Amino acid sequence: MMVRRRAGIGVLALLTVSCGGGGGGGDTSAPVTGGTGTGGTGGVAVVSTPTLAHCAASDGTFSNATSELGLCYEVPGDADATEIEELGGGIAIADFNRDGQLDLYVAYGQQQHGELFSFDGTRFANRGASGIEPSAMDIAGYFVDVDGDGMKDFISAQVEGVEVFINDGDGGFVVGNGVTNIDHDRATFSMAAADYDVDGDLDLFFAHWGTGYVGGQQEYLWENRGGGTFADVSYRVPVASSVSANHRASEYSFTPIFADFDDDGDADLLMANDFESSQVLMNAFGGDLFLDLTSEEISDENGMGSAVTDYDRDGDLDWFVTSIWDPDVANNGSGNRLYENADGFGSFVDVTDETGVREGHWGWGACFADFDNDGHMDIFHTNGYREPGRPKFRTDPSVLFMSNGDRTFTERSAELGIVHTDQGRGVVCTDYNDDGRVDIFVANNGKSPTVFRNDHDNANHYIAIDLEGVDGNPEAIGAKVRVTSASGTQFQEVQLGNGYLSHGPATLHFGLGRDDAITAVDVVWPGPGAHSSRTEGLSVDQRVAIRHPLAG
Ligand SMILES: [Ca+2]
Ligand SMILES: [Ca+2]
Ligand SMILES: [Ca+2]
Ligand SMILES: [Ca+2]
Repeated sequence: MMVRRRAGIGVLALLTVSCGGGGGGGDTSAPVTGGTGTGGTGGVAVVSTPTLAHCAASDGTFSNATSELGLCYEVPGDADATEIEELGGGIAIADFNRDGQLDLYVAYGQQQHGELFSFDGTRFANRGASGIEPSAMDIAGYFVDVDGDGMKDFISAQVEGVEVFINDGDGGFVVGNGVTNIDHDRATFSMAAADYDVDGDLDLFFAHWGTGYVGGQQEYLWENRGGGTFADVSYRVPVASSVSANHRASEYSFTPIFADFDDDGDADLLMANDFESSQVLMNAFGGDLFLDLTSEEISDENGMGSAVTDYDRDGDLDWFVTSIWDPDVANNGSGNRLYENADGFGSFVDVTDETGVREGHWGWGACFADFDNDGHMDIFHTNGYREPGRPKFRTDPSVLFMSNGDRTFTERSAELGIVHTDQGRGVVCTDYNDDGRVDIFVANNGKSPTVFRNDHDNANHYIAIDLEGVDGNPEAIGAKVRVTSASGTQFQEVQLGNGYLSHGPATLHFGLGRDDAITAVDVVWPGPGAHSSRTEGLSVDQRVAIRHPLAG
């Protein structure tokens, strides 16, 4: 995104963020309006406000189901938001309390911290006081099991750092910063998790946009040392610095994704970064060092959102990056990029024009998902920005690039019922109602979210797969899953933290087209030993769990 400076004094008076240094300590002035609140009041959720355009009910192949899900409510936005408050807004979806129903955290990015909801099969109910009580406004939130006890903890990403909340095993959370040793002084954006050093536990990587040290390489990569403690090993990652539009040199990372793009068994990094600083970072020497393989093909000007999958079904991971599409502006408007893994070893080439995904307005969060279950990954991404002098980005429509099955895409959002012109930021694409059709959650900056339920009625088949891993990686983040059916083999990797400010459940969803049988599901499991497994005889149109060969 483009940087603009704001007159700071008047604006800062409205900020609710902490001012006392890292980890969200220091000043904890109350939010302007109540957040999650206390005493189980349920916070600010004034449900079913039909006048909110971003949740107005609509029908189509995708229906705007926000109101009927209980997620349409007023949030006190800030007309005088600072630049960094314009960037935030994330969605995190996971079953943190293991009751079989998904939980949802919505971060607003303005004024107040986010709120926690749980799905009851019909609606998302506000959980009120849950113990996730960030002391400052948060940009995003992440469910991740930091202490390896099998229960998902929570990380709140904030303007001045992070706060960690530990799952108490009884439906709540307790403050846990001191436990983990994770402490940030920098503005923290998207997070990704993977076992980068292949020792069996999940390590963490945080993006930091626009603040801090040039080449400082601090607070990015946190190695899990066991027992829930982490150490900052960012020296292993050569994060690029860049110069912004107002000539400020810094590090501008927005969306890191761990992906083993050279298929050698360790998690590499693809980073969508602002100001021509996106990077291809190959994990070398078992995690000792990430090598910067960024070539001239990596040409996005304002990398913001990102998604990684094998879109062309050739067995390797490809990379989509959102940026700014504005043909009226030189050097700052050449749009999205799709980088295809040309050799299976991470030599990425720009195939944006031949695939047709360049024009996405002011893009943010993105996902790959097979929305019509035809066996070919589609792309959704949201967008929008309140950029002075460029009013068209205030109401630009989120885009849906449906795959034509031949490596090309056609933008079909309006035709399929997706009308979203708000300030979208984070995106999660997941089948929340478990009906075999992948749905879409969009975080709106300073507002309640938007949910598009996928109601397509085609006769295509699918299979959804949950993996049960071992040790400190119970969801087998980093596993490679290959599903073979009559029309061929499809490949997906399990990722945690796979988009701008957002993450969804670890469930993998494969569309199968008209294939009504599955030959085999082959899994290469993450962690020590490089175990693999093959599962045969699975039926289509169901959600299944596959266990690690060593799981008890
Ligand atoms: Ca590890
Ligand atoms: Ca690798
Ligand atoms: Ca590929
Ligand atoms: Ca669904």
